[in-house]
Amino acid sequence: MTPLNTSSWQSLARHYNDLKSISMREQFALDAKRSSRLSQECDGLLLDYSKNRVTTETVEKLMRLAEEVGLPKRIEQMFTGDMINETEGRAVLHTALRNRSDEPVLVDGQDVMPKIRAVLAQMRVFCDRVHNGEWSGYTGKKITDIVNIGIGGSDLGPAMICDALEPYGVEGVGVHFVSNVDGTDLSTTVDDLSAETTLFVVASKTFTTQETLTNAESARDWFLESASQADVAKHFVAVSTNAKAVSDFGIDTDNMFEIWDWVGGRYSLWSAIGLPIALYLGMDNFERLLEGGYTMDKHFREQPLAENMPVIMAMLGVWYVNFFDAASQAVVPYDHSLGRFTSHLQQLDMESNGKTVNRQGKRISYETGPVIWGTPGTNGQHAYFQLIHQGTQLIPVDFILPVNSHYPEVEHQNILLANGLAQSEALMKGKTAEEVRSELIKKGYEGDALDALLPHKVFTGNRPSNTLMLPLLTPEMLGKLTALYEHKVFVQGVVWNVNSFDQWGVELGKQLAKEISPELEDDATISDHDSSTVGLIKKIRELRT
Ligand code: G6Q
Repeated sequence: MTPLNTSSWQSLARHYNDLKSISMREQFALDAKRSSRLSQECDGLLLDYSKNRVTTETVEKLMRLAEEVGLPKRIEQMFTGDMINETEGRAVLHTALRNRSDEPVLVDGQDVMPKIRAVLAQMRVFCDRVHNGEWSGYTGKKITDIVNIGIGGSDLGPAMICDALEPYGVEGVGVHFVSNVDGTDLSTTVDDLSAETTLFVVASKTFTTQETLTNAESARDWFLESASQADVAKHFVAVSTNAKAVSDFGIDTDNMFEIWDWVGGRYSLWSAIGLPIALYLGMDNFERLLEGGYTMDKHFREQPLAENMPVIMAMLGVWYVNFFDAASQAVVPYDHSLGRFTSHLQQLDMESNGKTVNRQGKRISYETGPVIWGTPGTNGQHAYFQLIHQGTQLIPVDFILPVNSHYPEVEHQNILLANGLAQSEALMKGKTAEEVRSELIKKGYEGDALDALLPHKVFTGNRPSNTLMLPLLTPEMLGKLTALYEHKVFVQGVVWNVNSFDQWGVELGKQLAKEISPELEDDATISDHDSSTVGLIKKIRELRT
């Protein structure tokens, strides 16, 4: 079951040897239609992947690999509720959460769509009541601030969406996200809030996560400094699969929004985990986000592989990771409001495909998920882009360019877009020694001074990038963009034959932290750790004031 044994992998390996020294610059010069040939659109979202180290033949071979590893069948298995998360014994149905059709989705013979629609209806009623003041705080004042307490998948996705769609926010409602168990996070958030007008959403699929429960308990303590126990019901609601734990915490299960085990944490923003999004943007905008996700789902399920955006992006990623030894992938949105987009992708991608055993439990002998990183342009250009242009590593970049801004500064927007385009062009073209020489001569350099400076100013170019261009960052567009990356990760997981939906690496940390916590108490027995950990525990006890 290793992709290495497929004939298309072997063929790609041979093709790589022929292609590795081909220059994109030459390819563009030879083919005026390269950009239009190597572009794909999905309902207003354009992917231009022509600035990649590929030819038509490469793309054909990559698609053959996708076929050979059984991608079309795996796509259907995901959409139709097969138990594809084998190690956790679960189906994977974030696509059902945004299914806008009448088509049923069966899990163990049961259609899950009625449950999904019921929770969406519950969210709508709740959001409307909060917005029109019918659901008010304990002194009768309107709720002005939503604080989501959650971590990982119960935080990153909703936080990213709320940041990105701030122009769509409901007037008079602010949203805040507390995730870190570092008390600074909660303290600095509630410092500026009033208990009378704050609503806490405790978001935890399991309702056992130490950080979230600790933050939720401290939030309740903070609330009770001003209010009474009986008021808690108006100010704390929960999103979870675990009704018992919610009730044990003291939240009325009438105020709980259900999710299900087939919603993976990092894919859960489309479920009731999206409640802070709906409270902040209104339920209509939340549903617009779902619509966008659904549009991408249809594209992914129905388009032939070679015209399928998630498949194209995924297979290009495989090309760089497995054949060019690229260890990382930068994602650089030229939109300040997408500041948390790459953090969300880091979890989505690295938690899904950061694996060393395959689905059959055997050790893998090829590279899997790359490191995902990046920050909004143009800031990154003045920091790490140096390494992308002239460093020794090959780092493919995704540029995300919304053409229009919600803010009226047209001049800023033009400069922003020009910078994004300039970067992708420069990465592709580079600058030859001859070009640098004539530039330096024009500036008056000559002789040794010219020769000394010249090599530093040469750019090898031939550095790959994708450009994703969209008219405006609307809820639908962000839904499409987010779902695009989800499916890209899925496709790569299929090629690498890993389970993209478990996260045992995260579980280990959770387990160990619970063991160490009590050992930090002054007189507690320290169990059998390595000498470094024991020494550090002792040092903490010594230094703690
Ligand atoms: C995501 C992971 C993980 C999870 C958090 C929070 O896919 O499973 O990031 O979302 O550990 O878990 P709870 O929602 O159960 O608190």
